[in-house]
Amino acid sequence: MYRNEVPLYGDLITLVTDVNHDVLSESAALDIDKPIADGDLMRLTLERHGAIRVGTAAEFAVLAKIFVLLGMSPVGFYDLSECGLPIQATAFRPIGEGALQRNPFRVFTSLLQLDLIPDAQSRQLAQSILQKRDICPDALKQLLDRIFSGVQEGKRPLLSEQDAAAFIPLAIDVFRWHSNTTVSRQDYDTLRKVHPLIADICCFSGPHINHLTPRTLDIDAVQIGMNARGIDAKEIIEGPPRRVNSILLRQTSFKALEEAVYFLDQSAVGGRTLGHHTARFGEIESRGAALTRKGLRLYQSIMNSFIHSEQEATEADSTYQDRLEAAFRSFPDDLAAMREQGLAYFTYSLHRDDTPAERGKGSASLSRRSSASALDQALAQHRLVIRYEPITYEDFLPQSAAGIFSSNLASSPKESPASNRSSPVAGEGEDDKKKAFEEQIGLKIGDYFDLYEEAQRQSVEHVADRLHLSFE
Ligand code: OOG
Ligand code: NI
Repeated sequence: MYRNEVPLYGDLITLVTDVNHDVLSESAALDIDKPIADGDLMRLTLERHGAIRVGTAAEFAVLAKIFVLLGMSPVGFYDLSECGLPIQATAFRPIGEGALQRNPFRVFTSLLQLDLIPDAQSRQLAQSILQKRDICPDALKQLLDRIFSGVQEGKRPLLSEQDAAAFIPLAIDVFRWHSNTTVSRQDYDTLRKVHPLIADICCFSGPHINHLTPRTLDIDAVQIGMNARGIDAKEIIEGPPRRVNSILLRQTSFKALEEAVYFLDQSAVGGRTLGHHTARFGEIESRGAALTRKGLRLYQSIMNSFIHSEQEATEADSTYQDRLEAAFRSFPDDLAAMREQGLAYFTYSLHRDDTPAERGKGSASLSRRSSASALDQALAQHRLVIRYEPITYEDFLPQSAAGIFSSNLASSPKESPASNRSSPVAGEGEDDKKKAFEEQIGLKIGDYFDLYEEAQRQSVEHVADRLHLSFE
């Protein structure tokens, strides 16, 4: 549906597929390891995230049911108000290794915070427009009510084949684009002046998908490729710099398209008049290792001082990415160091010692000269090694999200990598805000650190179990 709605998104998918293919065939030709684990490779071609923006808690509740039915749960609290946007968000995504491997689709879901609209008149206008709309057709509401009735909170009901067949087209429709606004040009302009996001959230009859994002193995190549193909790309790639061992999330996008919309206008023939709206865009991401709390603190402190230094005069002769790379020299780009210093999460697995250690993966040193611990000895004796691989970051970065938002809202100031976006990570009062948001949406939000930690723990346990078996 989105590809039909925004044909440029189709071009982006082609570009990303080409780049991923090049990266993989190059590593095969050079006989080096793929830059992605085999399990992850299978999911790569279908991997996407998308984003929607919602007006009220009641609307959010309906969408939450749809996502829960599809096996997704809210994970991570993103307080975009810290970045000057009138919204807070979470992402619905699958949890657990098996589900992520089958399809890691995530939806970044933002909720408008009316109390962050400073002027009372616009706030009331937004509120009254939202009160009048219903994003969910009755047939879908009834279906959801029936399916969820009697289901314990937080549990996922099972769908019969017949209900599933009815559910899918009804649910898809909720996310469709509507070029007819629900308001007059005047009301649209009023809200847009307060913030273009508010106009986008309030003035249409549904929470249209505003972007879909494929995952690439080489985001720098896609950035160059977009420009080469005449796609209007965002100036900078958000997030950490290019590294041998990627961390977190790097993102770029093509800028939002100007689209024809039709405002209510009683004086016009047919009751509508032509206008324009810019909101929908295409985005590309590349994902690296999930960082621990300690790792994220280090990331954030480097990023904050980098942003600070970018506000002062920058040398004209070096590019943004070069300066960013230089700033990140104090973040070890070495899996062994990242593991020893507890900066990233890893999964562990047991292997025969006779396969050559794979590039890009660490292996615990188990040579005979190494420490004479019983474990090391036993491993050496059985010619076994324990390997570790970084766990992929499945979540989002609020600071980057703010960068994506601002380069896609037409009236925002021109994009500047040095914009003073402060860090919302571990901000003051973050826990209280998260609780208030959970109450607003009536759902508990999962903590992604806990999820990564659990995945790491399970892999350790698995190795321990197998070692126990092999040494018996
Ligand atoms: C969502 C922006 C956040 C990302 O990738 O960080 C996002 C939006 O524009 O509604 O999708
Ligand atoms: Ni996105």
